[in-house]
Amino acid sequence: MTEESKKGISRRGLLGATAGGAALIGAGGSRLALMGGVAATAAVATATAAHASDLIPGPGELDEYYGFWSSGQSGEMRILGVPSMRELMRVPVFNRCSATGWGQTNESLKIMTEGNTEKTRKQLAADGKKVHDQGDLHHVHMSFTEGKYDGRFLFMNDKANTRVARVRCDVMKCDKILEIPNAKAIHGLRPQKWPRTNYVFANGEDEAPMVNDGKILDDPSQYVNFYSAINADDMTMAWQVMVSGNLDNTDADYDGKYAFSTSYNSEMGINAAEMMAAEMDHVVVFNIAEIEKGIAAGDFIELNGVKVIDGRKGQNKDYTRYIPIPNSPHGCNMAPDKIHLCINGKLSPTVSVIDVRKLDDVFYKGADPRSAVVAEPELGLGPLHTAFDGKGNAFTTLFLDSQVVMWNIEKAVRAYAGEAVDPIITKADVHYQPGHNSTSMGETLEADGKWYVSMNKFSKDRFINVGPLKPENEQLFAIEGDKLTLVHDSPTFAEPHDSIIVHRSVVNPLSVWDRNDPMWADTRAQAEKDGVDIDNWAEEVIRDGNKVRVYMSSIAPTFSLESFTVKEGDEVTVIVTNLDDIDDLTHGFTMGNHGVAMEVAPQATASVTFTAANAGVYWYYCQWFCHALHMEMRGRMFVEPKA
Ligand code: CUK
Ligand code: CUA
Repeated sequence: MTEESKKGISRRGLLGATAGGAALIGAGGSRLALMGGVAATAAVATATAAHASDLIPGPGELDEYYGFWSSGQSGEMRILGVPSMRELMRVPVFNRCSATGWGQTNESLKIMTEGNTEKTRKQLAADGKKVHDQGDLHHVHMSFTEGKYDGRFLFMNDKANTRVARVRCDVMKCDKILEIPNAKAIHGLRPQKWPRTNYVFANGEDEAPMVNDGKILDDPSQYVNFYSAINADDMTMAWQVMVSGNLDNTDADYDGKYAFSTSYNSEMGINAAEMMAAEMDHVVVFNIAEIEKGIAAGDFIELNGVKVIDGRKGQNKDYTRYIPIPNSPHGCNMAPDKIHLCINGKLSPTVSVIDVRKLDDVFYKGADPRSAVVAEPELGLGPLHTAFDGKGNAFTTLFLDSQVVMWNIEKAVRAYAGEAVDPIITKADVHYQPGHNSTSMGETLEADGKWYVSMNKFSKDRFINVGPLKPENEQLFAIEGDKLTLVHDSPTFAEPHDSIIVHRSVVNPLSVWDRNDPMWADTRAQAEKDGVDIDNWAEEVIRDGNKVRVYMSSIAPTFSLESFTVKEGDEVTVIVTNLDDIDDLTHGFTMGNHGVAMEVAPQATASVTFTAANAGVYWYYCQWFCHALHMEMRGRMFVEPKA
């Protein structure tokens, strides 16, 4: 054992049971202790510096994979290079971004608000806000064609404000955000895998009255929850299913027949004790063809414009089945063998393995729902999520044990059938309290079993201290046969919630925008009305009552307008087109003392609107370093006093 790994273990010993563990145990502590047993001895492999540097690209060398990361409460998507774990880009989605102007430019405001419900419009108006520029982005997943990533879109959820967003992979910008009606707190999210991503499935985590208008309040017996299918191509609502219990994580099969959702609160309890009361919760199985048939046959109610099917327990219809699973299951992961669905126990030390081939009998032959469970290996404490290597092995995070356990699915099935065989291959320590994990291409038919990422909720002593708020920690392991070798730690700001690792051959973004991109279609239409050609050098100032539209172009290192004049109180819209047609030549537009800034990438148009409330001289400048004369790329706005 190396000196480094000895140190690691002694620190773990000192830390003992952690804050996170204590919090999760809560009222269920005694049960957990009973269930727990002792974690198997860890087989820890720590890379020598030399081995790690063999595996990880050096300066100037390119990564083999894109990592698409959710950022949790930061509300953005991040792009990392894997295996270097270098952070390459931040893509604002639900959040306000100071650098790019996301949440402020007219183009982004349209995307962020057009999918709002009436209630949110009222809420924003009451708060005097333009937009909810905060989000809790847990899960990022790519669109599929026939079980493989197709490089078109990335989809992601906002638990805080019940939204689903889409990012275009050609430009790596968000182009659609849809607030999901009826549901509360969109949490689990997965695209349909087969035949292609026609639907994005999204879970409502929090239950509420079906018609949530204040007539029913503290009467949980009347609360319901919703499973949503979104049309992926146009980001509109397809249908919803009303379910019993709340919903946590979701996944879909590789046949296009079923989608699944874990529920940790089958009790429909309100506090932690009530929610953990039952020994068994469930996974809900959604029968996609039956739901589509039911919708076509008119067996739905329409609620806030959405067709809602009743799939609650006891409906005796073929829309849903409820499979009992030990207490409070969490992660829901379909294996690339197309057969096994892994349901992670969280408060149970087990992963329940469902053979999806047995679900037809559960739906159509009255088979006991539990008959679809073909394995339930006891893996360790706090199993949350499972990833796959495409070779029949699974990797499950153990939150309470601060470990990953590598195990073999087929052996687990044999052990469940009574054979004396141990499915556990190895365990490795992680630092500390892992939530999600991911493997290279692991949620697709092209799972290649090369890399394993552990996204850890706590970093504790792993980095020099930065104050009471610590970074979280993500760790990269090389998978070599049945050995996991830690090769990299990366501290991350809130938070490395979830990720997917996508081979770079799948993703081919542009380096320069297409001038006809729909992103600024509204702005283009307005320019045409104003008689301004934004595809060529423009320097027009159009007055329209107290509205002023200022059109300018940029070519490094100048704006086409060195100055423009407006009147105190005018509503000013500045429209900038970057005519530079060169890779990596982004300009910006910042209006001093107006809280206004935006990014204008090569060949893009962007616009921002503000009020010139105070007479005087104001400088604007390019805030994106573009040229040796970048500092000189500036001009003046003259605001004339009101007569
Ligand atoms: S949930 Cu967080 S650790 Cu939101 Cu994906 Cu499991
Ligand atoms: Cu243009 Cu800096």
